[in-house]
Amino acid sequence: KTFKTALAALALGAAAIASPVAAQDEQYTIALIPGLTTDAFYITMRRGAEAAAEALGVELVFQGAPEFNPVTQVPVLDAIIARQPDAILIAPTDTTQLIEPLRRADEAGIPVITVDTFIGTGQYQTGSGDADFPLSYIASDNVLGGRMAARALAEAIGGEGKVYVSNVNPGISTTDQREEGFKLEMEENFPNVEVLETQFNENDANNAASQLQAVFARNSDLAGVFGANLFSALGAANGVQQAGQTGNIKVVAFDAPTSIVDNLETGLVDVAIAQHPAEIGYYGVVSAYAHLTGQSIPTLIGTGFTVITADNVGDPEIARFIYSD
Ligand code: T6T
Repeated sequence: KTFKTALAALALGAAAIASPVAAQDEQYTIALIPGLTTDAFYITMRRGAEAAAEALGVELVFQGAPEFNPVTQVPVLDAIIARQPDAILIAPTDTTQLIEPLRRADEAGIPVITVDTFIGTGQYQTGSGDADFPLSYIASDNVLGGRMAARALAEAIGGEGKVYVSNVNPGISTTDQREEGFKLEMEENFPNVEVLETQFNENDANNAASQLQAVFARNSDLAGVFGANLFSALGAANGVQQAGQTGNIKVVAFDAPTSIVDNLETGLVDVAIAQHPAEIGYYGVVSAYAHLTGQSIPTLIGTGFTVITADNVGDPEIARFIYSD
């Protein structure tokens, strides 16, 4: 009997010791909801997220809408909340329209981290405002990126002339901030550059191409365009080509899919500012995992840029930042 009791006590002790190990062995499921699924930027983010998930033994669920739009993103988010993952990583497609839908996740006890874009002001865990509940924001510094684009475009046009921003829609944190940084830099440091009215293309490269031609029709001295994201830049570049203005109207592109990078060598695009989406995805998963296993995490993680030009694109250290298709 004593022996049996001792065995039971041992078993209990073993169970007590084993349980924290069991907790660590728990398989977490982390959902990644991109801005849209068919965008090389988010495809590359997924690659980074998968690398981290594999390293940590986490299951990654990647689910998104085919368009960059809150109307199509919110039902995907609701479906993910219903599956009750251990954490949600999301690139919210609107700073205000995603607040309430994401609060539903928070209230269901699912930790939320935003990647690439933010809700509210992007300042989280401050105890103020209605959108500070996400744990962390992991992204490029988009105001800085806009300033970098302005410097590159000003240099390409010799410091003077008319330019404009080809942008997606107002209300998207990333592209709003790029436009803001671009205009600030031009105002502060390039007084001879005239920034014309922004053209919003709804993330449609065909719209961006037609708009380029319309702006050029009104301004035959148009010197350059800043494409504030992948589709804006691709469309603007196509518009320049269709107008027969390759090399005359300078193009600075935000984002670096192969379709843009291939045009550095043809001279259609002058500079591509690559974000580091794989890094965003990787640190998104690592941060969620750290939180789930009891670590505190930074409320903001900034990732970098790589400026790609015809001169450096042959360098493998640079070319590794070209997005995956
Ligand atoms: O520029 C990226 C991303 O940072 C932005 O929020 C939305 O557009 C892209 O996905 C490129 O298409």
